[in-house]
Amino acid sequence: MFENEVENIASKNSNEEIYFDLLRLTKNMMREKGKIQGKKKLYYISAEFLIGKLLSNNLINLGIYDQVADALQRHGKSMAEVEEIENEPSLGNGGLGRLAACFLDSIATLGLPGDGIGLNYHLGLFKQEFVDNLQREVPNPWITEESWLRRTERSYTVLLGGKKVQSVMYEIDVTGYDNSCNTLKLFDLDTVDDTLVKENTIYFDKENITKNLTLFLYPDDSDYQGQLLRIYQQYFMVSNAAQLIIDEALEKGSNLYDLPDYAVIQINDTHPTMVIPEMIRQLSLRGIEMDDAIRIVSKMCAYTNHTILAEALEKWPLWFLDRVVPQLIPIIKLLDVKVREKYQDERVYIIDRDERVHMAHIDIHYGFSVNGVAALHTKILEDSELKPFRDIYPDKFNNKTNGITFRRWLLHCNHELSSFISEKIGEAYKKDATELEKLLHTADCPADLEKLLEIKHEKKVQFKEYLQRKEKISIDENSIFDVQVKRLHEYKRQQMNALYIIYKYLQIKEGKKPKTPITMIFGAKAAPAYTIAKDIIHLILCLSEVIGKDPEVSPYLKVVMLENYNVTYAEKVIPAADISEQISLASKEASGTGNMKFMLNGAVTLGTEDGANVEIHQFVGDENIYIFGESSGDVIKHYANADYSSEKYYDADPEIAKLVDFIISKELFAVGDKKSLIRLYMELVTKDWFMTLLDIKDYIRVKEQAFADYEDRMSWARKMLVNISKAGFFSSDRTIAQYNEDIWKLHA
Ligand code: 26Q
Repeated sequence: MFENEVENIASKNSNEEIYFDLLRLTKNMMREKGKIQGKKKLYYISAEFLIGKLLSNNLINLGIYDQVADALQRHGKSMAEVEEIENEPSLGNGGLGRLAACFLDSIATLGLPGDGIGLNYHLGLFKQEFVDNLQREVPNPWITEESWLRRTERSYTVLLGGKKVQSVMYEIDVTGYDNSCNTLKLFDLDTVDDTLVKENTIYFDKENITKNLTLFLYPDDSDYQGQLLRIYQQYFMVSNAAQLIIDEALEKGSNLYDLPDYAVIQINDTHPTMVIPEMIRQLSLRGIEMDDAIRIVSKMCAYTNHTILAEALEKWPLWFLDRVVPQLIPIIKLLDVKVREKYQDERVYIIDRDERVHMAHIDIHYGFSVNGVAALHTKILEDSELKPFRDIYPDKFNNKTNGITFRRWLLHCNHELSSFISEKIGEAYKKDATELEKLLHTADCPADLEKLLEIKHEKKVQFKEYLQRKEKISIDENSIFDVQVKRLHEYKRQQMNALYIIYKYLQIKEGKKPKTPITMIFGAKAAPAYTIAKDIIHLILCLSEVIGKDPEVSPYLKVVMLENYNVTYAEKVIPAADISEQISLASKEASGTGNMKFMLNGAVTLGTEDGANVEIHQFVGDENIYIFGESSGDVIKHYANADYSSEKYYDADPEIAKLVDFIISKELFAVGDKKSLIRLYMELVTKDWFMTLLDIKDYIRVKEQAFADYEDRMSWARKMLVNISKAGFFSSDRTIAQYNEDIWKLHA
């Protein structure tokens, strides 16, 4: 009996025993659910799946969370403590990886046959530690003897640097909400040697690919040897994928010419692009003519673009690819020749005049769909970045605005809010997120608005306690929680938020105290080789120390930088946030997905008209969002005319100069690294590539307005309510339904 089993588990002594018993129980139940079936299957290939901890999520999707939590409570145990036993797999950098995880949840929830294909990184992304106000990177092992991973018998031969290696496939079951299962398939090599990593660092011998292939996930930059290894990883992933896809189709009766009736591949950014030439190669090995193979593969592949930052678009030197994947070079050259035969415009060539291979160009020519991840982003791709392609293939382009799974980002991380919603409008919103709109009619009264404020307060108290336990930092639950959590990048402009902190600090020093104290919360990892990003982290940590030690200021302003921000941290801090910082330079953030998580949890956005913020703005209206800064159109013009000069802003406005100068003040030098602070100062004054000084004044003005409006609690609560009610569009169930309708065409 299931009830007895749960009782029995809950009566165990240690949280560890309980966790591993629940892991086994859950895995068995998922096996019993069975697989989602269908002739045609989606393969979502991605170098990253930032899945987060799985226990609670799986219990929710199996419909047994409440029962288990109740049983634990009756035995004096808590789900929260049991959850702490689970390691978080850090198989992603940020947005792109987390999106892939949300998508797997929604694909299974909608009952669509679709598997994820990726790599089983042993140490994932680095773990972040702070030492002397600086980021340090250490390995983050997550795989335990028993885990969600299941080793399978499936294995393929892959050519790596002229040597044949044998892969191993691991699986993690992905259960839909109230539905059957799909699978996340992670490939690995048995020869990989974790001991290659030097004691508590992320340094290792990058030469020996068979020993280091899947040790780490690459942060979004790297040195030369690191880049070679990255290509080996990508090739290993897609060669396994291509062989698996062919085998599964053959098992279902395909003659390979009809492969597109059995499989559709979604290419998550350009990282899996080599699946196109590799699939063509695998088909030719099975006796299919080259032209036929190209035609078949072109009907199977669809590409998602996640960035317009030129430096993030993968372009690999041909000689580089030749070292790693010589077997693909003739095919890539042939694909390029065919493009050149048809089009004279060199902007659309695959191999450019400097002999660099443009991975996105392979996807666009030899895939049937190209999509951006928010309306504005897709428009910018169509009108500028990818315009020459759009002119050739107008029908391939489409938009799929990102979404998030409401199971993890509402039901799991905010039980209090989801219970309130269920009380007001019933449970239907759990399957149809647009139902949330009903809250506007049923919960728009003073008592309900009070209740929303109470829930927010409760989540703030919970977060305060978590922070106290985890990092020994204390914050004031009655202060305003202003939160910016995301990867550290100059275009995301954490440095602008830091300048605001300086502004507020100096104001308080002048005696202008905020009515309600403010807690500024940051969380961000910087790529290890991204110097300026690390300088920005350093600045924030130094500001935190200076302000924390200043008795005049600390009662009114507190700066917290969360150590090792990850999915688990996000689940704690987002429900506690009052203000959601989405302040990227307009046109640079493809979509953002954190913005949606905050909105769903009743935080109000302070942001630029960028990415999905534009759509959030349209849904909630001017009254319920704080928008500032130059438009994406104007920003794009600044780049085109090269007419932005931060020095001019600095010289022309003493108020701006005062803020920037504080970076090299004696106060900061006293606690920080002079070299780092000066470097950041110089960067802002002489380069400021992402136009911090362009928007800083407007940012301060609008942020002050938001803090002033916070004082009217009822009117603020109404903004929260509108944000929650309008969040339905941003469910990844909607996103996935659109992918399926327009691109995949699978049958549920
Ligand atoms: C590339 C080459 C070598 C090594 C690493 C990489 C690399 C790794 C990760 C390049 C890019 C990434 C990650 C990109 C990313 O997370 N993009 C975000 O995708 C989200 C989901 O669509 C969007 O919401 C964000 O706006 C976008 O920044």
